Amino acid sequence: MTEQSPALDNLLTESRTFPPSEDFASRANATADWYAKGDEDRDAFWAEQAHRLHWDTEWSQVVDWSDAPFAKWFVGGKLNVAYNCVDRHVEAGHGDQVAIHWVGEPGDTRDLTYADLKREVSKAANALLSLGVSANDRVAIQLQMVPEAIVAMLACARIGALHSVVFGGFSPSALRQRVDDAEAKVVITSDGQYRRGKAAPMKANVDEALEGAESVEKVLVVRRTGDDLDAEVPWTEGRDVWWHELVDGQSEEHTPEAFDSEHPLYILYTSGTTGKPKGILHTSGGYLTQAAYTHNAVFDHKPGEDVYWCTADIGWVTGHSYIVYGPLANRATQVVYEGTPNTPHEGRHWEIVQKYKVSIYYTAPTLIRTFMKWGADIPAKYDLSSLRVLGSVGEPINPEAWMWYRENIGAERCPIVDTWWQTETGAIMISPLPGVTSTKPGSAQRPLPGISAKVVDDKGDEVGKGGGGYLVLDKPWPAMLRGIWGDNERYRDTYWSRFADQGYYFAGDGAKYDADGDVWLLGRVDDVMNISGHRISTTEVESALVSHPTVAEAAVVGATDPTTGQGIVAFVILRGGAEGGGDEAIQELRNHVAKEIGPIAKPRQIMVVPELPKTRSGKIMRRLLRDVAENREVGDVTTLADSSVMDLISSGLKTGG
Ligand code: 6R9
Repeated sequence: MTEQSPALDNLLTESRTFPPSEDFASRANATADWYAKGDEDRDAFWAEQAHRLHWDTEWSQVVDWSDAPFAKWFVGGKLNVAYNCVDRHVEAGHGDQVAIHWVGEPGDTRDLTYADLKREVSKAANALLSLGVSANDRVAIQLQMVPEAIVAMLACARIGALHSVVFGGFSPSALRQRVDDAEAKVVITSDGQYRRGKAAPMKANVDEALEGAESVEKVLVVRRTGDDLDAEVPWTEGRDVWWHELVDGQSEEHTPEAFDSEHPLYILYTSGTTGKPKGILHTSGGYLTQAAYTHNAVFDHKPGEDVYWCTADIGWVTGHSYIVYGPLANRATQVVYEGTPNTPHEGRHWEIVQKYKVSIYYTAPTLIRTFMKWGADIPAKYDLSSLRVLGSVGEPINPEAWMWYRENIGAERCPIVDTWWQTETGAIMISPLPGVTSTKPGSAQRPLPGISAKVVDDKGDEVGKGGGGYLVLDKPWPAMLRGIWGDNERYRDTYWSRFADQGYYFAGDGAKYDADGDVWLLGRVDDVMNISGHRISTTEVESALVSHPTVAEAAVVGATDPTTGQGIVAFVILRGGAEGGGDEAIQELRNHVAKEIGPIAKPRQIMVVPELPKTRSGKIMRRLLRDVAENREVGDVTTLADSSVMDLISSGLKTGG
């Protein structure tokens, strides 16, 4: 089953623990008794969490699991998600509190208070209505980290339309696939975006994507790069509308409507084991409850005191739950940064932490390892004494990076929360609780109060301490996905068929219990790679490669990478036994993949080979290719249809193939 890398095996011998300080523990939001409360009466526990929100109509039942695996949470309840994230804070007298300290990459800044946000979201909601968007319609959003991205998401939520945010780095064809699948009526984007100090076009890519897209009626365009963009912004009269021309003139009054707790909130596409991305569907009441609860408990967030910064992009689920919904439901003051961490210099994040006195910082292991590479002397130049909680998400964090984070960013004082969850889970599931848990470098440790998870073997039986297997979620949770957009069959198949007898949700991750019973995540067990915390399927990259005229066949593996967690390594067979594989041809193939999927999917390395290792049933044995990619001795080849293939591949590589 799980093919763990040796590096991950080493994690399991970790014995250091860091108990919370008395001072932190005495003021912590979460307390140890929550675990027992969550176990003893889960419904009561979640009902209490749901009371963090404003409900226009109280629910009659906490959870209805009678139609499993399709859950209903807070049955009969009604609420407006945007009202909960914005208006109610203004009504409670916090209109002047900064919601967003926005920092543009070129150095421009904007502060939006909760009162500002209420005005902007109301105007944008009115603008969407004027474009003919109504409840249940889909709006695709491809925007970089500008305030309008958050405003647009909340405006959709306010009128009951579903947003489908597509990461700004995705190619036109990736955007098109998502627009078509969701049949989006409106697309929101910008003229261009600042990336590493340069203005790059965005609208032009969107136009390429939308050529002939039948569902799209209007394209709303935020002006961001303006005159800095060298190229003209292509424009389709009658379809395209400038955001500032439409939104600025709208009324600031919009009365939010209360929607059913199970009203759909958004679709977010994520890679699966096939080439076709899955539209993960989230709904309102349960999702917002768990996003708010976890943001409060896991980050120990104190409204009005903390300055919170999650460095994710809204194109990923972390941006949805921990930039938009969780923090705003909890009246956070947060930093939103538009750009890359080394523009214009490698201390950019620490400069921002110092300036805004950031107290909670949530990022990904890949970035922590990049900071390590840049050197500890860089953060050392800044005053980071405002920090009090550090978080990590997206992939397993190796103990070395964890310790570096603790020492160089957290001054050995800040608890680190390693948070395991997925697009599908909607919110954090496994994580230490700061002030409660003694943390352990590299382990996500324990399911949160109210959440249940297990590590099981092939048959679905829980393994004992020290044992390894698959991570499953054995009880429904409020923020769980409600399905895959338009494909109930695939929903059952992907998540609920592996342990159908037990009714467990199969997460797709390998995991292990240590001697204390703490959970260690060991990476994906399926054909999904994790590149800098981004999920990319091997199949997607393989399809992109074979779509190139010179490629006959391709096999892709995720190989351990010191910075990005995994790096994409591709093995290709060229057509007609074509000679080639020269630097230029390889470069062209790499660029081709970037063009087809997006730059994040660009293979780190492409090797031209004469054959691929296959089983008798024709399944490519990626395990063997991973051995090659990671420069290991090639493992057991007995199930290969032709056992000499690996010799061919290895000898081909040695001769520079
Ligand atoms: C939130 C997010 C989900 C996959 C997941 C797992 C990996 C995320 C992790 C982690 C170990 C952590 N993952 N957090 N692995 N420790 N703290 O990343 O969602 O993009 O859907 O990815 O990421 O493999 O299955 P998503």
